[in-house]
Amino acid sequence: SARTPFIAGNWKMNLDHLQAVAFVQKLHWTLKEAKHDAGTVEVAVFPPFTDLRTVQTLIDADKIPFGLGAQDLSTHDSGAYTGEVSGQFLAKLDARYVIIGHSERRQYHAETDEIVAQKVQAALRHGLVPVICVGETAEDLEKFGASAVPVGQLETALADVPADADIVVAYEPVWAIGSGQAATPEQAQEVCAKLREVVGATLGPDAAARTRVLYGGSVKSGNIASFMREPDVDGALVGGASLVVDEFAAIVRFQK
Ligand code: G2H
Repeated sequence: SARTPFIAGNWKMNLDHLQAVAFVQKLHWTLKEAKHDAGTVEVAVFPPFTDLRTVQTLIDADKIPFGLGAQDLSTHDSGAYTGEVSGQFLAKLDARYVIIGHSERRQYHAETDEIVAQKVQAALRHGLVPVICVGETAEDLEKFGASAVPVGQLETALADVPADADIVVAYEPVWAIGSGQAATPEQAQEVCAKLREVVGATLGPDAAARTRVLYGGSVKSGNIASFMREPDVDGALVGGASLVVDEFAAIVRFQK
């Protein structure tokens, strides 16, 4: 397809700003040594907020071809919201992406589909590309099958999004996250195809053709190729395996 594969490392609450520098440098050198062509697979890292400035400075100074993203943002742009981080601050740090609606935010911070939709709007207001996460729990899977819940989540998230918006969608079945129990490539393909249909129905056919849909949930170097062979899986959102340089580099260098 015409879509550039996208491998995103969601560090979650791991690596302080000093560890982040060492990690990004080592990853850069590992990929450089392996002669990885940055034009064929896009790489992005999503460090904690406290690392963003340091990582951005390093990427800029050493011309490291990694995208930078945050793991969350506020629905608001500024004001009396103690502890929140505005999308305008992220944009000023040259963050390009922001993860929105990760299941850990939905689960531990009570983020509803409506809050997720507001965060998508906040990201777009500041020129950030939202990486919109959707996925069903084990209970949802049993009750409704795999796609009903993620499809509903994405429909709400995209309700007021303009047709030309740059977005990324990530399908992360909650039962596959950090469990070591990844979805099968067939399961991932089935839901990613349905999510692409939602993008088509809400934003139109051009958006459906252009938007990258990622799979996330226990992606490793040993299973990445099988996901990437599926026509509607354009990349991966990687958690645990994004914290190990050789493992993440091997995921970036997947061979179909
Ligand atoms: C899913 C994923 C990254 P992991 O949360 O967002 O994490 O690869 O550890 O399952």
